[in-house]
Amino acid sequence: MYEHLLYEVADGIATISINNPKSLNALDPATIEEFGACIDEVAKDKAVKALIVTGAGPKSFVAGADISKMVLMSAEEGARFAALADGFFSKLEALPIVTIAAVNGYALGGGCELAMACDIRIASENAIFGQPEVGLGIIPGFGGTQRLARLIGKGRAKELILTTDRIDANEAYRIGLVNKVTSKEELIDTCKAMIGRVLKNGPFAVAVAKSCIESGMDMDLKNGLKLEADAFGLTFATEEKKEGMTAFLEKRKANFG
Ligand code: DAK
Repeated sequence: MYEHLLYEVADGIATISINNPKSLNALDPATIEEFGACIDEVAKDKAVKALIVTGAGPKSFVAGADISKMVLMSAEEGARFAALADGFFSKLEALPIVTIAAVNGYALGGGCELAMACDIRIASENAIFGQPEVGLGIIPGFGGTQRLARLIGKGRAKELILTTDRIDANEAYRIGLVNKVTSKEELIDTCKAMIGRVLKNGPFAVAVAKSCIESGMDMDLKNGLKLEADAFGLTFATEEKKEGMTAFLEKRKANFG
């Protein structure tokens, strides 16, 4: 049981909903700590094949870090808070299963950063994205200066971070910050439909492809291609590869179990 999260698993899909209704789901240290524990629970549960991260309630995904808690933190406490959160966001990113942020409202500061630590972002039409940190006299500290630039390019990342402009879901889609925009009502079903298209594929191949993309982004092309070649070889040793290719030749759907 969690105090700041709702957690459920249904049909192999885990859903974590950040649930701090009084602060539009702002992230305080206790919530981040629970989030880390919940990611561990997801990682351990072999029945979980995919993860959706969303915000409870109708209006907000996550409205950033909790300003009422941060205002009291010293520089030392701030650094500890950052290390705590960075570890958990990186753990989320490193999960071998597909993760989707269902962005159902405000995704500001740490909220936008949380969405960026997921593999894929699907937003409802009311979603609002932004990195307001420099307006508070700090900088994005949950990976925003790094992941945003990698996702949408340096120029656009600088524009969003330095101006603190908020953008809506359609603009986020236009610049590649989100993969899809849906109505509020269809958000979770759209996430589940995309998950379904991932889960029909070989789970080991999906995990290896995801890991190659993640690790390769931090390498030069030559080393990235070497990483890919090694990982490619690994997939040739699996039952999955045998089943996937045999199924094609037998003109049937692959059954990856
Ligand atoms: N923290 C605490 N409370 C918040 C909050 C937040 N981030 N966002 C909203 N709330 C609270 C409001 O104070 C209000 O509380 P009451 O007055 O009812 O007690 C309640 O939620 C409802 O909010 P509003 O009345 O403001 O609702 P509106 O619809 O009018 O506006 C809004 C919604 C999301 C546009 C607005 O609430 C807003 O601008 N919120 C703040 C957004 C923001 O600046 N977020 C923080 C970004 S900074 C770190 C690493 C990373 C970070 C920090 C540290 N380390 C390295 C240590 C990350 C920082 C951030 O995320």
